[in-house]
Amino acid sequence: VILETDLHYALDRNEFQLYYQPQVNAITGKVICVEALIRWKHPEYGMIPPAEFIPIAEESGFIIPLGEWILKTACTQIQTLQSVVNNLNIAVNISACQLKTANFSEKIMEIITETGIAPELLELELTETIFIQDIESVKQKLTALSNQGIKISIDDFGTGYSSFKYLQEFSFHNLKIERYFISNIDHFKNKQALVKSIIQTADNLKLNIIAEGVETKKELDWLINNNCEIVQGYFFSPPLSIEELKKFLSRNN
Ligand code: G
Ligand code: G
Ligand code: MN
Ligand code: NA
Repeated sequence: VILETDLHYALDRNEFQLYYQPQVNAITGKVICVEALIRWKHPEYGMIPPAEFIPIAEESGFIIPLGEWILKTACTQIQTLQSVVNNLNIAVNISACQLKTANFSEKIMEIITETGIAPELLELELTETIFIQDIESVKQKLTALSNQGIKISIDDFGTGYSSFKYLQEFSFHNLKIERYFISNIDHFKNKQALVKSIIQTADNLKLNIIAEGVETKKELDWLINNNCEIVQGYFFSPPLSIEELKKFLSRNN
């Protein structure tokens, strides 16, 4: 079992690393953004996937210092890539409990100032669980961040508490369609109908659409034919270490 103290030690010993998965313009193939995904390289047990320790970090409150480390590291590393791809955006996953902290927006602005990143390059990926919190305070924080130029993405759209009410109330920038809906979409009429209406809705609300989990050429072709602009998934690249990402970008952009 993983304990909170193990996570403390791991952070102190520098055992966490960020991997980055490209988000690609479906038509041009250019990488426009990378999503930071945390990895724990344990000296004895090897790679521990985030699904095993993020929930523990969230329950124990350790996600607060860990989340700060993630944001600082991501903002610092994306700067080193600007010479390879100009205006490359960075997307960072944010847990609902991070968003809940009173000084969340101030903390983000502090990290932006400290790392010197342009706020327009930062995208925050939030899942629909943010909607079960105090809506007014969430709205205030997201509005404050949007006003500074930071972009807000709704992650895993279609699986959670998502409601069209929140799409109307909040000013999101990107809507990420959960990979379940994309998987073998070329085979399934029901998925096609759903994804078409999600894309249409995003269009009407002037949101960018990002399809997650694109694994095949057939899925990509379907998405292109149905006006999905941005795609992410193993078909293009798995999450990469910063060194691998640099090579990937030099080859592809
Ligand atoms: O590649 P993957 O196994 O990386 O990630 C699995 C899940 O772990 C993601 O869906 C996401 O919910 C969570 N996750 C990965 N990286 C981060 C991170 O940096 N912060 C938070 N809060 N969650 C993350
Ligand atoms: O933040 P989010 O919940 O979207 O996390 C993305 C997760 O999806 C990570 O675990 C990442 O490794 C995984 N992932 C990214 N691309 C693909 C893909 O094409 N197929 C599958 N099965 N998983 C993917
Ligand atoms: Mn995500
Ligand atoms: Na997702």
